[in-house]
Amino acid sequence: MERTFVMIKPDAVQRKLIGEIVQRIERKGLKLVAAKLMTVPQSLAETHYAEHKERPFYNSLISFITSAPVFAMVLEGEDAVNISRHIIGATNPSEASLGTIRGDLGLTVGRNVVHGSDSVESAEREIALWFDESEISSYTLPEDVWVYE
Ligand code: DAT
Ligand code: MG
Repeated sequence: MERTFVMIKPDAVQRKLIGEIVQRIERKGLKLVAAKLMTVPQSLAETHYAEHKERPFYNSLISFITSAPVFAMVLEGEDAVNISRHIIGATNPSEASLGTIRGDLGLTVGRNVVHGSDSVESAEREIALWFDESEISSYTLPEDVWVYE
């Protein structure tokens, strides 16, 4: 089973969209195996977004992500990285398809509602960065026999 990291950003937490977003993820069939509401320390934000350090939007991205609590999650399921990126939609909500989280709930790229790991390697790195292994639960759901062949 694959794992991925998804974070509900400060804009969506303030807009009380945690429930709506978690519901979309759960209904798709992905399993929530870790979750926490937290205010992101500067150092964690910088490490998380290190690949964007030279981009013009980097400083505003870091100040946004540390400005108010986020809701961080680990999700598990077959092809979880790819599927969660599809549920989330394109980076810019103005280009994201309707039916996706960003397409339905966002308006601008600087307030695009959620983060999701973009590859299995990023997911492993981000999960290790945000969660201690002891915070991640391993459990079975009876519904799984109706989600997987
Ligand atoms: P994604 O979050 O879809 O993986 P990314 O990794 O390219 O996108 O960028 C990380 C975040 O940075 C993105 O969610 C929002 C912000 N961002 C990206 N491109 C931007 C831009 N052109 N202007 C402002 N913010 C941007
Ligand atoms: Mg990215």
